[in-house]
Amino acid sequence: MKEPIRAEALRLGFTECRFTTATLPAAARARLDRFLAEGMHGSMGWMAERAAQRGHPQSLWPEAVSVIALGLSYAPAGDPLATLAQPDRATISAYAQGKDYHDLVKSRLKALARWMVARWPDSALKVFVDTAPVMEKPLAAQAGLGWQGKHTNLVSRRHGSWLFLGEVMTTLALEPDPPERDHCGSCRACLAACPTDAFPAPYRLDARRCLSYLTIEHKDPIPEEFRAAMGNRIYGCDDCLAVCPWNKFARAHAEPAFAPREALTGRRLAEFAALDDAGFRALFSGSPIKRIGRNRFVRNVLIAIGNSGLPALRATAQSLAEDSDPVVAEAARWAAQRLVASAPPPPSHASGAGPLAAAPPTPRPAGEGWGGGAPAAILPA
Ligand code: B12
Ligand code: SF4
Ligand code: SF4
Repeated sequence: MKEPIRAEALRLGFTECRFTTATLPAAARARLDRFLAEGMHGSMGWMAERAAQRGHPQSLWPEAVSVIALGLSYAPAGDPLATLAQPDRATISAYAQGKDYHDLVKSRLKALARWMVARWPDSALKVFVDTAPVMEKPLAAQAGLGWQGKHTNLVSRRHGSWLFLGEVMTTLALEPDPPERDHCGSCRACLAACPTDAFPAPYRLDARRCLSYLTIEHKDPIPEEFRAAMGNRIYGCDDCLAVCPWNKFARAHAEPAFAPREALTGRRLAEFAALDDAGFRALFSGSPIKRIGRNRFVRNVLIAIGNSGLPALRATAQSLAEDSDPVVAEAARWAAQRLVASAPPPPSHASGAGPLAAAPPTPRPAGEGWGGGAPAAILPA
């Protein structure tokens, strides 16, 4: 039964397809409980609300017997951290540069489900990607798609850090595949690369410190302590993923839907900051970025402008200082003030810097980027 399903999944365009039971070990549930009890989910209240289902697939769907774990590669062709060294540009996470993966993965999951129902009409099934209360990484690890690395995401020996995950749960009894063992060894590259020190320990992430959470999920002003570390990351963050040495085996994806949109990669921060609601919706139609809305997006762009060290962008920041959204307006004032502080010193015959010149932003040597560590040269275990 498994081989025809796997063959169909690959034919539909999935990169990996493996099988496991619709159960999770008590350890995975206990770790989820600890993560929630320590408040590491921040404002993602939806994680706690359905924690019982998240930690136990059969509480979500009691009839589920097996899980078909699917992976779809989005391995980028170039270095996803390259734009970190270009302060007038934006760095957008690799996963968000093309079309929304939720739509593509879901349509393929549904196609696989339709194919299975036609073949086994007495079975029932449900499909999931990302948003359902399902712990996708431990399920994928259990199915042997890879292992949960120290950065907590699933790492594959063949596709590195770059797999999107999705599942078909079914009432069919399918022989489980063996799990993959942990191949992190003594490597700590991802932990060292994190610009905000978001890992309290290997395999544990404090989402409240993670730039992916702060730029995408967090609605309020970005806490001051993380603003400088954001650099020009305006949507998501790839630093811990990108430095993983296992990426060297990943072949760039050939998925047209994930091709970076030129409209995004070529834009300057100033152009993004000028977007109004209608312009934002038009530009990000079909993109995962659309979900955060214009205000949160422009808030992020303004933090990047404040970090740019480019006095020429000060007028852009100032033009939003009275924005009708208070979070945007606050970020604009912060950025404008920071750029005053970073203006070049006056010529030596002038009387000296004004009071705002007292605290320049952290200087960034050309080409260094914001906190992205160099990929580790040696391969872990
Ligand atoms: C909430 C969430 C987030 C949150 C929290 C992330 C997190 N690590 O929990 C935020 C907003 C920060 C986030 C960020 C990102 N996310 Co996200 N996110 C999710 C979501 C919805 C739930 C994850 C979850 O359950 N977290 C709760 C924690 C407790 O679970 P966990 O991470 O599995 O924790 C395990 C470890 O801590 C481990 N553990 C603890 N101690 C120890 C000790 C040992 C020895 C071991 C082995 C394990 C271990 O046990 C826990 C349980 O298994 C999933 C989709 C889903 N429904 O699963 C996507 C998902 C995890 N995200 C995804 C992606 C792509 C990202 C980003 C890369 C996006 C980006 N570029 O900005 C970043 C990566 C940041 C990172 N380093 O994790 C993908 C990951 C794909 C993959 N290959 O793993 C998923 C699976 C979505 C998808 N369908 O593809 N995400
Ligand atoms: S995504 Fe970025 S901020 Fe979040 S844990 Fe990884 S490196 Fe740190
Ligand atoms: S960077 Fe190193 S420690 Fe982190 S997930 Fe990859 S192999 Fe594991």
